[in-house]
Amino acid sequence: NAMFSWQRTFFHFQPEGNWMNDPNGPLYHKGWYHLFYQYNPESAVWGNISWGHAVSRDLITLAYISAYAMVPDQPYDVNGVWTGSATILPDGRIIMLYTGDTIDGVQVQNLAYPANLSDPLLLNWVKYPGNPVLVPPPGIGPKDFRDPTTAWLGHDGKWRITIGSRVGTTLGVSLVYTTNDFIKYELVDRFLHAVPGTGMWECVDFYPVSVHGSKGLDTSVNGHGVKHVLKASLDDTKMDHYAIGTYFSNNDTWVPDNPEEDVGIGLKLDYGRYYASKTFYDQNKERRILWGWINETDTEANDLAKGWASVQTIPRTVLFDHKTGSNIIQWPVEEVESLRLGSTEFNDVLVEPGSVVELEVGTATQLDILTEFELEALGSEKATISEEGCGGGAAERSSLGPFGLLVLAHQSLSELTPIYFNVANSSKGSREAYFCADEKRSSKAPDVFKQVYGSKIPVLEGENFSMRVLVDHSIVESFGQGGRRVITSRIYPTEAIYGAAKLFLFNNATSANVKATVKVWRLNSAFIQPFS
Ligand code: DQQ
Repeated sequence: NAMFSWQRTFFHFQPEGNWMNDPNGPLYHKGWYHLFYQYNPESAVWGNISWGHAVSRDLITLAYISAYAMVPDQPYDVNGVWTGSATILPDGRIIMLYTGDTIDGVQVQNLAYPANLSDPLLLNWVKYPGNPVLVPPPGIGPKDFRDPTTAWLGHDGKWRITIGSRVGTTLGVSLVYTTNDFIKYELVDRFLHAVPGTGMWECVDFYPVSVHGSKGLDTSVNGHGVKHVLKASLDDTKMDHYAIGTYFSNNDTWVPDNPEEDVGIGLKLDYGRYYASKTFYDQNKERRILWGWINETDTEANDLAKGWASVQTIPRTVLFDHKTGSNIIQWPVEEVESLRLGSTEFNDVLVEPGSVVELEVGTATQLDILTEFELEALGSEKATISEEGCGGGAAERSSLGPFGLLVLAHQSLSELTPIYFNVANSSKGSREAYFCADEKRSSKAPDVFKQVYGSKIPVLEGENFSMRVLVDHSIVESFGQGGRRVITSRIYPTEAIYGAAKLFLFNNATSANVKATVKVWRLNSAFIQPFS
C-alpha cells in the first residue's frame, strides 16, 4: 500500500502490514534474538490477537517469520493470545507464559513451550494441554488478571512470577505466585507491591539492576549491590511507569527507595508515545534489553487506509544510573551503530538568541545525532518557565531556553519537531532543566494527535546538556543526559519527507547563547524482510 509510505520506518521494526501492539517473550536462543508481538493478522486495528514472530542475529536486522508462534484457537485463548514472557530454565528449556482471553472473556494464564529446542528459530510452539494453569484468584476481577512476567528463582528453590491487577477500580497491584513446575502455582498471601490511585497494572516488568556494575543482571540475581526495578503499564494513563527499590525475597515484597517516586506516581520509562514495554536478559552479551511499543496517534480510519499500525522502539540497554542514584539509564543497543554511514561534525556552533542554524547533512530522514550544548547566560534576569517545564512547547521563550534540535524539519520550517532543553532558576536559586519534545508543528495532516511531552531531567554539576536522537522518517527517539530521560515521538510529516527533511539547531532563549557540538551519522536501512 503506497499510501503514506513515507511514514514507514526503515530501521525500526514494524510488520509488513496490519496491527501490532506489545512486544512479547523476547529472548536469545542459539545465536538468535527472538521478538514476538501482539498481532492482528487480518486488519490494521486491534483484534484476533495472535503472536507474530521475528528473529535477528543482531537485534536490528530482524526477519519476519511467516508462521505465527501462537494463534487464538483454544477455549482458553480463543478471544486472544495476549501478552506474556519467556523464562529460560538452567537446563536450557524455555517456558512461555501468556495471558489467554477465554471463550467466556476471562483472563487466564497459559503455558507454552517450543516444540523443538534444537531449532534455533523456534518455529513451532506447543500449548500445554492442561491450560489454563492459572485463573483469577478470589477478589480479582475476571478482566483484571494479565501479562505474566519472566520468572525468577527464590531462595527456597521455587520459581516466582508476578502478574499485574487491581483491587476495586483504583488500587494497582502486582500478585506473586510460586511454582516448581510452571503447571501448579501457589498465590503468595501479599502483593509484591500496591499503589493507591494507579488503577489496572498491565505488562508488569520486574528485574534486578547492579548498583555499581556496568553489566545487566539475569532475572534471578539478588543480594548485595542489587536493586530492583518495578515497572507497570498503567491502563489509566497509557504510560509505562517505574520505580527503583529493594526486593525482599523472604516475603516477596518490593519497597521503593523513595515512596514519593513510587510506581505510577514517579518516573516514566519514556515520556512520549510508548507502552507495554518488556525487558529480557541477554545471556549472549550480559545485558538487559528493553523493547517497547510505539502506538499510532492518527485515526483508526487512517490506519486502515494505510494498512498498518504501530512500530517497536530500537531495543535499549538498561542500567542503573550510579551517578544520580535515582533512575535507570536507557541507551540504544550498540548494534544500531552498525547502521552508521557517513558522519558530519559541527564544532562549537554559536546559536544566538532567537535563531536557527541549519546543519547540512543531506537527507535527514534516517539519522543518529549526538549533541552537546553549552549554555551561556547573557543577563542576570531570573529565568522562569510559565508552565511546568515543557508545558508551552518550543515556541514559548524564557531567558534560558528552550534550545535544541529541530528534526524532520522542512526547509521553510512549515513542519518541524523540536527536541530540546528548557532551563529555569528554581525557587531555591539553583537551575532546573527539562527535556522535551514538541509535536505541535510536526505535521500538517488533519486528525493527528499532537502533544508536548517531557520531564524534568537531572543535569549534574560539571555536565553540559546532552542528547542523542534517532530519527527514522516518522519516529524520533530522544535520549537526554546519556539516557536518564527518554522521549519517543510518533509523528506524521507530510512535507518534511524524503529529501525535504532537514536538521536544524535552534535557540529560543531571550538572553543566553548556546554553543553546540554535534555529530550526525546518516543511518542505513535495516532491510527488515521475510526470513529466507
Ligand atoms: N495488550 C495485551 C494485554 C495487555 C495490553 C492485549 C497492553 O495482554 O494488558 O493485546 O497493551
